[in-house]
Amino acid sequence: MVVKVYGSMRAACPQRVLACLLEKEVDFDIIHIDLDAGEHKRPDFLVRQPFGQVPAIEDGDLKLYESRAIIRYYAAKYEDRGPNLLGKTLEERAVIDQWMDVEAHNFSDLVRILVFQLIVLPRMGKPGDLALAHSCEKKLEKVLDVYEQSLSKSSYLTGDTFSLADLSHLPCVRYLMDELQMGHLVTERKNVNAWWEKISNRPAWKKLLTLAGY
Ligand SMILES: N[C@@H](CCC(=O)N[C@@H](CS)C(=O)NCC(=O)O)C(=O)O
Repeated sequence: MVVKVYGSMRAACPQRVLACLLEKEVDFDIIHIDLDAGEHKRPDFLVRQPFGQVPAIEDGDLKLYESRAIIRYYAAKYEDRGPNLLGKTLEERAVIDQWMDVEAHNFSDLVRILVFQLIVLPRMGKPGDLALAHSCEKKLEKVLDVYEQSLSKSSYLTGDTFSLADLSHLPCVRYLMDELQMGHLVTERKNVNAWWEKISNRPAWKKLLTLAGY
């Protein structure tokens, strides 16, 4: 059964799901949802994702949305295939969950505001709020200082092996580096930079970049 992923290869949240499927070597078809054309707000898509956002998946009878719920599902479904992304003990899983929440709320929420103010609004011919963007960048510096400290103790966020916590960061760190031109936030931090080098060189992520046509 081929998993259907509804979304855009170039949007961060679908990329989170695709990175996980590629790590686990799960076959998928992308059903392109054109965000610029507003396809994610149309009634037929709202049946799949009632909040009008991508991604959503269909896997046999299972229909699911929310990228982090989807990657947890595939990491568990294919626990014994490819890298273990979930953690082996209850404690390891708890720490992975902790960093996935940090990724979602402390890190990616700020990147999302930056993308909206500095990329999306200007693309629509509207001025972004530069003061808001600047304050987000300052907050992000503090957040990444916490990462730097944590990554001085282990090579990945939750220990010495790659997990969902690291994987979940890939799309928004790439946005920061390549789209927002804020790579200095990563490269100026020795441990964060070494972590990014490691996780962004994983074959699954490199395959995704090729599929997305970067
Ligand atoms: N919490 C959701 C967020 C989904 C989300 O924000 N998707 C973005 C693309 S990365 C989107 O659909 N943006 C268009 C919109 O919100 O109207 C998830 O992780 O799946």
